[in-house]
Amino acid sequence: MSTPVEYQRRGSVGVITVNNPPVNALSTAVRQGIADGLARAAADPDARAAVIIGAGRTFIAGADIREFGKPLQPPDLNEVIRHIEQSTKPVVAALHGTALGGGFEVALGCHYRCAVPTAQLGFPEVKLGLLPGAGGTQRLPRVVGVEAALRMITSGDPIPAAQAKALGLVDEIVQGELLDGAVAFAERLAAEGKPLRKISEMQDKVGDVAPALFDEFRKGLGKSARGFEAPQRCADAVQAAATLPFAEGLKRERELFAGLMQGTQSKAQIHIFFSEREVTKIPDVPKETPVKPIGSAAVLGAGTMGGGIAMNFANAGIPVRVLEMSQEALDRGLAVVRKNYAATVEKGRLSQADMDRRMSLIGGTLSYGDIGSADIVVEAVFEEMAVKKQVFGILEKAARPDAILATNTSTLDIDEIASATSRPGQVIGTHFFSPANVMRLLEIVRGARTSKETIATAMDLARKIRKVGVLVGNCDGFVGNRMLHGYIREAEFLLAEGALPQQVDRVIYDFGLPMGPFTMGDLAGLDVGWRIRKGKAATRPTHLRYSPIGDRICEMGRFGQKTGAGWYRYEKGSRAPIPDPEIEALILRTAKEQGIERRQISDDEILKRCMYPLINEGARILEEGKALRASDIDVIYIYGYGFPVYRGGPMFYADTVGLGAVYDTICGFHKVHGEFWQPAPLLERLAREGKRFRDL
Ligand code: T1G
Repeated sequence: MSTPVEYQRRGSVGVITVNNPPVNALSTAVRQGIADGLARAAADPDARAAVIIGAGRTFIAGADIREFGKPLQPPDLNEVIRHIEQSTKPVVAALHGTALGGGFEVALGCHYRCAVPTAQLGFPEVKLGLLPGAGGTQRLPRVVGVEAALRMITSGDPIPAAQAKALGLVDEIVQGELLDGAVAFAERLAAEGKPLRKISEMQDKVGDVAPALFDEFRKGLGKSARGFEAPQRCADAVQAAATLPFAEGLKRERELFAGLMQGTQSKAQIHIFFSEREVTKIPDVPKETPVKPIGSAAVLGAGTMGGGIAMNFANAGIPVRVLEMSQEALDRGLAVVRKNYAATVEKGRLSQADMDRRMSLIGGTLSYGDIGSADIVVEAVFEEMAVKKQVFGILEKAARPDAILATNTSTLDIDEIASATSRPGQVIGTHFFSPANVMRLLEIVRGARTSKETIATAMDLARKIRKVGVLVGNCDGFVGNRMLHGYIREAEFLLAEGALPQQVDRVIYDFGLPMGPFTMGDLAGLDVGWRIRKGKAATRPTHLRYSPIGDRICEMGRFGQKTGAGWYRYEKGSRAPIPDPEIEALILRTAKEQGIERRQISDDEILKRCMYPLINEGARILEEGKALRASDIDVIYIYGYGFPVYRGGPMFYADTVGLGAVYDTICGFHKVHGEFWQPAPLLERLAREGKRFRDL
């Protein structure tokens, strides 16, 4: 096999080229190849300097994550970087694409760095539950100072070359061809006899740093880092750079890195890193399936969902026309869109010019005659089957014959909707999550007759509009909401049995979700679920336990935040949930009425009663083939429901608990609480075989 690193002299410069597609990850062979290339440059009498460059689309984008968890083969990256820094000839890093993680660390081991204007540099390790483990936490602060290093390493976000130059991380921006520029730069360095600048020897920026700065910084990490270990350890590592000599700081960094690598959080976050790429692979829809170009779109309905969906198209530069039934509804809907953009401009996350450009891409109309040119029509009208079928009947004639007809239904049967048209192959579900312009998850629901091209086009569109598109099967609630039924049901049952909304919400919040089921219900609006439950009341099996508490709250006109009261009450203008004695009284009354003896319920039972229905239903969904992989279900819960990424999603979390333990607990609940807790056969099988969901 050709080595992934080549050495070739250009003029008086030894060029070491890393060629390990797709992202030049630092596999064992690459690490060895760089070391060999360095040795050749050192031994090459005609080489007065060396350049390290990446072939293809990027410089080295980091350690090879696929090697994690396996025994580390020599040479150790720290060793390779030490060789670079100890080289007696100047070594220049030539950066393009994304110099990330270990790649950025290799660049910091070099004496100088040059980059094309579009290059980016960053330490994304924290997003994998790790920290830069090859000197990054020790060298970066020595160049940019402790505060900038803390921000860069704990955010994980890359910075553009120009900013890197301003920070002293890049010495020269190369406007032309990178290799030519880098070789010329290296030759100049050699000719001028420039000192070999070793970052590890730079002390002035890490000398006298007030210890309080680190505590302040840790406190400032705030909500976004809640529950994550890695950001805290990153701060510890940078603090070591400011308090220990380089060699000891490196050792401390290694200890902290090893601790994170052995922990569950990094395994969970790496699981999601690969899982969110895996979701794009659909066994029966090969990569080469033709994709229809989506140059224009139409959205039916300018309500909360319709407006948010339209914004997704405009954000991706796709002109979109929103259709409503009345001018008043259309104006109201577009005004909400404008308000949403203005709020983003207000926060400085969008320029006024960009907002204006996006608004100019969003047209409005009252006539179906205006959507005949759209490549895709997304219906986001009232969640009633009759209405949906009527609309699709009209689309049959109004939409272009080859247009894709997508429904944003959150639970209705895609096949029944498709039956209202003569083109079921072009009908697909695109279930956006509210708020549609914010939540990144898009459940793409395939009907029985949805064509492969339609699926491939929808999956490609998800990527274009910056959504994480997950293909799911057609069933009640699809995947995410179907699993959520049991979670909500058990949360309400726990109230009658002895818990209160604030206890359940605290347990779920502490587990890592952004909010518990009752706070979430009040935010989303309780009337939506109430209408669905009323629609199903006639067919609800009477022998199964049912909690009327949620219905009674709605009958009191309490729909949550939008009416100032729901499970909690809210002070005017505030979204802070306040426990309401009226709700506690309602809970007590209902328990009495149902003859339930209330008891003290432990936090542990609450967590299991709420989390395990997700796992059990997820297992059923896998068995039925309504999700392609357990990891797809994890991606749905991370991106659609805010499941903490450091727990990897409900199925990964189940694997970390152990399916045997999960199965035993569910059997226990089954004995006490009956049919709802019937263990899923797949869960039972895996538990008996001592296997995990990820072994499927
Ligand atoms: N290792 C192994 N495979 C990787 C990889 C990596 N670091 N990065 C990407 N891939 C695979 C990815 O799974 C996909 O595979 C293909 O490459 C294209 O990726 C010691 C310990 C670089 C911005 O965290 O952020 O260094 O699906 O679809 O959209 O201190 O990949 O085709 O089979 O994402 O153009 C730090 C992670 C590692 C960077 C390119 N580095 N990668 O995005 O392509 S830890 C990272 C990315 C570390 C050191 C520490 C992105 C990208 P497949 P892609 P893209």
